[in-house]
This record gives sequence, structure tokens and C-alpha cells, in this order.
Amino acid sequence: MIGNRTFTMIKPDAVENGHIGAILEKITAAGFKIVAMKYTQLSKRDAETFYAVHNERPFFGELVEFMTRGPIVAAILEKDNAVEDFRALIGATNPADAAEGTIRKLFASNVAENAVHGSDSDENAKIEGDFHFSGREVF
Ligand code: FUP
Repeated sequence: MIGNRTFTMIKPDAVENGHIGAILEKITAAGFKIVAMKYTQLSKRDAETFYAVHNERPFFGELVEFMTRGPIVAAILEKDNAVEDFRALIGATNPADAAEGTIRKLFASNVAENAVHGSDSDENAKIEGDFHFSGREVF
């Protein structure tokens, strides 16, 4: 159902800081239904593959190190206009620029450790969801 699903991760910083419950509460209160979810840890290869689009960027090594340093929560979320609405809920990549009340404003430390991921297009939502979940794990 392209257009009504997005993919998210609660990143290692937010897990370490004990924010899983509060972030899931914000997500469900905003009208997103969780259709797949797991608590897992990315391998170096997983992170390099997931963020391959950034592999020429100066921050790539640190990004892979950060994303693999502890467990994450991965989830597929469903709502009308999911990708756009979820990007609005999480706020700007850099929490310093994020709007009041957004997840990154509330829970992120800085641009590198920014608490949550949200897909940036319907196409990437599908690719990213398929990367983490098999068909029988999506409801
Ligand atoms: P977003 O779509 O908001 O997650 O942001 P990007 O796709 O631009 O960046 C992906 C991840 O790269 C960010 F979540 C954190 C990391 N990043 C940095 O570490 N430094 C930067 O300057 C930009 C991004």
C-alpha cells in the first residue's frame, strides 16, 4: 500500500537514554499504527548497506559506528500520507533546527545522534521496510 507506510528506527542514542516508550507513545498518539516492529542491532554491513547513499559523505564512518553501537527499534508504520506526516512528527535532521514538540527536538542530542530515522520517500520506505522485515513479520 504505497503512500500509507513509512519505516522508522529508534536509534542507539534514544534507546540508551531510555526513550523507547516515550517515542512509541508520540508515534501512536499521532495516529500511526505499528504494522511491524523489532528490537535488534545492526551489523557494520547492515549499516553500510542501509546508509549506502551517504557513503561518500565525511560523516559516513561515524554514522556507521553510531548506528551499530547498540540496539535499535525498527518499525513499519501505517497512516494516510505516512512519509510526509512522519517527517513532520520527527522534525529536522539537526535537532537544533527541529520544531518544538517534534521527536528530535524532545529526544535528540545533535545532528549525528538524532534519536530517530524516518524514510524520505514512499520508494525508500518500501526498500527500508523490506531490508528489515520479511513478509510474515508485517501485519
Ligand atoms: P534524515 O533523512 O533527516 O535522517 O537525514 P539524512 O538522510 O540527511 O541523514 C541521515 C543520517 O546521517 C542522519 F540521521 C544523521 C547522519 N548525518 C550526520 O551524521 N551528519 C550530517 O551532517 C548529516 C547527517
